[in-house]
Amino acid sequence: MIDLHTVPTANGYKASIMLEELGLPYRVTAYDLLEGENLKPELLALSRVGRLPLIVDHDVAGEPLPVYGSAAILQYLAEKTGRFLPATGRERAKVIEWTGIVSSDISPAYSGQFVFNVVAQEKQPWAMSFYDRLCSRMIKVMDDQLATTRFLAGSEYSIADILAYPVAAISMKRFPGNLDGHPHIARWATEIGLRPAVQRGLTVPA
Ligand SMILES: N[C@@H](CCC(=O)N[C@@H](CS)C(=O)NCC(=O)O)C(=O)O
Repeated sequence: MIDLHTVPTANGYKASIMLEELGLPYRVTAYDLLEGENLKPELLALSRVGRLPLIVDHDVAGEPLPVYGSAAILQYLAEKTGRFLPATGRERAKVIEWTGIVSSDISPAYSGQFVFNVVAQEKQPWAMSFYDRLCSRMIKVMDDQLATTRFLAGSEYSIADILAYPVAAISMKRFPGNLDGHPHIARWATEIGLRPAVQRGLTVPA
């Protein structure tokens, strides 16, 4: 059994979509970030970062194993099951590369854009413009890639697609003006959005 500690955000959906794709049994605990529930001592005991998503795998030798962070969770589960991450070689390198691009370049650009445009009480034009331009660059990077390959890291659906899909379906649709100017992301998102596991993952937590 796996415990999923999560929130209804793009990062949370990355983990729930992966668990649904794998068909692994899991229990969900939802947290209210506005209430600071992510900083409860029992969660900090599992990961001192105090952020979500986080899983605890009970189906391991020894103590239950906590793993924090969407990219780490997806790589861990991919390696545990042998799915959505090629075992060796060029194909694996490209999936790992795109996992990094989505997690370290694309997702933080959209997080910053959201913070400065939506969350911030005082609007700071320099910061808003910085993140707007960064998002415009990153969405083009992804669209150009998907002009050349069916999925993000090549011809096979992988953890890179699972990490990127919630960003496209939620954040990129919100900014900059939905996916109209990015036909290759739109084509890819339509295909991935039809997967039943993806649709189920987007309903977690209920
Ligand atoms: N790099 C992490 C980021 C996780 C993250 O930013 N989680 C947010 C919710 S989407 C969170 O828990 N925020 C609460 C806080 O920072 O206090 C991932 O990819 O999972």
